[in-house]
Amino acid sequence: MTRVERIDARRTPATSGIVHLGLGAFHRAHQAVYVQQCIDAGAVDWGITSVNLRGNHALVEQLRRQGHRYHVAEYRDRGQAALREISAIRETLFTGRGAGTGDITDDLEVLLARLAAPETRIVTLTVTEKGYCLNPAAGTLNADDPAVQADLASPQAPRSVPGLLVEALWRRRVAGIAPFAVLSCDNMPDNGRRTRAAVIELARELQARGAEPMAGWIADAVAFPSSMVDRIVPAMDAKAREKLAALNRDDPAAVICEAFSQWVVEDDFPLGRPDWAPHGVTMVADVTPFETMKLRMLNGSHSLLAYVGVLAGFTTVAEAIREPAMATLIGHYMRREAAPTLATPEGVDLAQYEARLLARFGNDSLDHRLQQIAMDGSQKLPQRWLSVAGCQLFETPADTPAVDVVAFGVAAWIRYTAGRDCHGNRFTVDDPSAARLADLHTRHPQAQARVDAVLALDDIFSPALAAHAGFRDRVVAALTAIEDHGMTAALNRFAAT
Ligand code: NAI
Ligand code: CS2
Repeated sequence: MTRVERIDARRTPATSGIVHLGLGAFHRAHQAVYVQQCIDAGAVDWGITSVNLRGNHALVEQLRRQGHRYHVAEYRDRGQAALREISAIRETLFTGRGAGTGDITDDLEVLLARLAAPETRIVTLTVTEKGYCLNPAAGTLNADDPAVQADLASPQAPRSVPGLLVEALWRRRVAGIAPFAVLSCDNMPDNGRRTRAAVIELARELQARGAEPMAGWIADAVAFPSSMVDRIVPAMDAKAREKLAALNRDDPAAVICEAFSQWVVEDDFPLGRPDWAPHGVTMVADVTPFETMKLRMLNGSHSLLAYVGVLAGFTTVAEAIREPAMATLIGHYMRREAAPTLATPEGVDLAQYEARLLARFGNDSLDHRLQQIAMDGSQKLPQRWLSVAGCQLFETPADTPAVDVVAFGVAAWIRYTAGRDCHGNRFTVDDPSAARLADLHTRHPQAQARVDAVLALDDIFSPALAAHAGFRDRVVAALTAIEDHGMTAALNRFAAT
């Protein structure tokens, strides 16, 4: 029996001070909750216009049907939940696939008008790593991305995130309206600086094709604060809906998440911002140490659980972390490999941070599916594991750099991208690089050649890491063990060392 505390929304916003791109589960359970608390405290001009640029038109329609009110169920792991009502979203828009056909309206012009409106003071983003159209290893614009190519051809009808921001900033400049601040809330290193790079590089490409000179102005005038976001918000599925039904709440737009929530934000908002700090947001001058710690410790462990766990036959994070060999692997990864590479943020005790992460992973009120975390590995590995290996091997070289677990993880990821587990069960590899990885599996059946071919993908692996014989040999040994003996045996043997 779950004990439920109900928290009603006390006020509704009067205008949208924020336009959010990426109306997914995380936005509804994280940013919208903090903004709701500000609105409840009287800041009614900080409502949100929330937009899906691709996919999930159904959610936009659903939120419209329910007057944009929905619930967030926050679960502690011992049968306790808080059910929050959210009214922070004032409006939803859709510009994705199928928009402009049949009964799906393309809201692109409405979106551009909202972005150019003086009341819009902040644009926030949760569009996943691939939404930024960047080369994941270098953080530079991927000009070959089809969305970038399309925007270079028709910049006034942009579909990519950088393209939209360039066009909206241009419209503001022409109208004499000061630029909004752009706040990335995705799990990327230096997410503000990377967003800035994507936008400025696209503006430069456009200039080279005869567009107005925008890049220099954006570089001088637009703020791109970075932020670290943290709250585990699994995708809603049938099981999650059953849980919600047990709370007597019939809300198709609701989300379920853990009780824990953290947001660390660089304080650079020239047109103002909600007063987030009293509601638990940490405002800082430099978010880097928080971001690096979270990406390497939490997200790095998550990705290990995902690739190793799926191949070992587990479905959820809570199930996988209960397996002693898996817990040992994660412990070795955090303590021996990730933690020594970190500049610990002020006020943080890394041992406590690790203990808390393990408790959060074990929260069995959430069915956090490993396959959800496994998605888009080619976009995630550089900041989660490869930066750890890079530091261990090249930046603060110890006598014995610790990269065994990262190498084991890379081997598990390579094996995972074959799209079948160790028992031959097939699954879909959801990753922008899925096709080229599948091709490498076909062309290189032999483990050593396959590892070399994968490590040569220089948008994911740095040339220095790919050329490091010790690292490469560890990956080959791990992949061979996984393929010869199965993941469970390989994991047990590995965890015993
Ligand atoms: P979701 O699948 O519910 O939503 C993904 C959103 O990204 C959708 O709005 C989708 O339309 C948009 N999107 C995907 N590809 C895009 C592209 N190429 N261009 C433009 N928009 C694109 O996922 P969820 O849970 O909301 O997570 C989104 C992101 O939030 C994650 O990738 C991560 O960076 C961040 N995040 C998520 C957490 C979680 O536990 N779910 C926790 C911390 C951060
Ligand atoms: C996860 C994260 O899906 C993933 O890759 O590692 O989204 C994770 O749930 C969050 O970062 C927690 O804050």
